[in-house]
Amino acid sequence: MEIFQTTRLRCSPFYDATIAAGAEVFSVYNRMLLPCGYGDAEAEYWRLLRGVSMWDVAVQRQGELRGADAGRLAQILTTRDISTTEAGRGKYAPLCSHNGVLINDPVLLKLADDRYWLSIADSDILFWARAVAAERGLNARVFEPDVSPLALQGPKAEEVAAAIFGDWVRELKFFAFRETQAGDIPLIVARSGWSKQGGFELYLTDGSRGGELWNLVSEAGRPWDIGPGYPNGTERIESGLLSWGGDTDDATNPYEVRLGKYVDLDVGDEVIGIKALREIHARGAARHQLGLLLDGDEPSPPHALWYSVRRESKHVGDMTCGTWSPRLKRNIGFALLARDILPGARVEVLKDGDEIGADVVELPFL
Ligand code: THG
Repeated sequence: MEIFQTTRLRCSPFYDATIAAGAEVFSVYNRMLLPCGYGDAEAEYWRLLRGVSMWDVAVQRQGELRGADAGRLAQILTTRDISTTEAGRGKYAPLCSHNGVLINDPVLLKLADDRYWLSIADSDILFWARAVAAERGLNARVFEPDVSPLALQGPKAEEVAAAIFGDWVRELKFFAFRETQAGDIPLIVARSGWSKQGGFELYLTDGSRGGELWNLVSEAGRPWDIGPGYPNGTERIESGLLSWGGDTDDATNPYEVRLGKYVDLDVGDEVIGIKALREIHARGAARHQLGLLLDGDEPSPPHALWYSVRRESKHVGDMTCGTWSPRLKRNIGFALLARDILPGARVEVLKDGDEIGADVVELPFL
């Protein structure tokens, strides 16, 4: 299998650098190629846990909201109360449809009162935000700026970031960010990233300088043996991080996938989906997300399908992702289960014709 590259499949500014670094497996996300393998998945996992890894996550596209009503538009789009969010801070900010279905789970960055970025997961939010702005008569432009994140993740990420930017980055709080430069390459540095190992994201704001930034970070990280990586499916499952579109379907609401704490029920009625979510909250969601610890101690390959979860031969939900956990030495994954299936339950996972026993557990695993 080979991917036919066309002008519709946009390239990351770091693309050439990732190829030079040995990228050989790619996924597609927001109509861009996402590097997902450099030849040794296990070494990359341990590098993320023990050292520092750099990821081309330019696929985390930014939707910019700009204008006098940008803040109002941001609040209409997200179920989280952002009225006290200050410039220079980010927030995990679920977006829902009118019936309360989770349609994206971006990080919202407030750059100024009239300027926000939605750093989106893999769904087309520009169309949505533009339509909402127009239908509500708001003074806000919605567009995709020239911004491409490069993530530094792992316990040594702070050392590398401090070597590049100075010690002030050590004081950055989670999701806080600041506009700065690496040499003369313009970017925004934030403490954030899709792992629980700590780290930073460098939002490059000049796409012509991707190769230079990649090389500068590689050089600066050499003392800590930095290496190329990617949003790590194994670590994120162990840590309980959601993959929108992977762990969600076209009916999933935030309560089903542990995002209820990002729904502020007393935001105004103008917020899209909030009325539906108040009702769902009152009657209780149909499903909930829990972990599965599968029987057996042989690593099974990661899966690209949802597997039916059964109890006493009855379908009770789906296993939405899975991985071999090197730390737990078990195959683990998330499941969206009927709400009467609780931690401690025994279930079976129907996987390629085989029924595999599993224990239902709370998330996160680690
Ligand atoms: N960084 C940036 N953009 C992104 C992602 C990212 N866009 C796509 C995708 N990831 C969006 N999804 C998430 C999911 C989880 C988190 C961030 C983005 C995350 N969660 C923390 C947690 O769950 O522990 C913190 C949440 C909180 O504030 O409580 O970081 O990674 N730029």
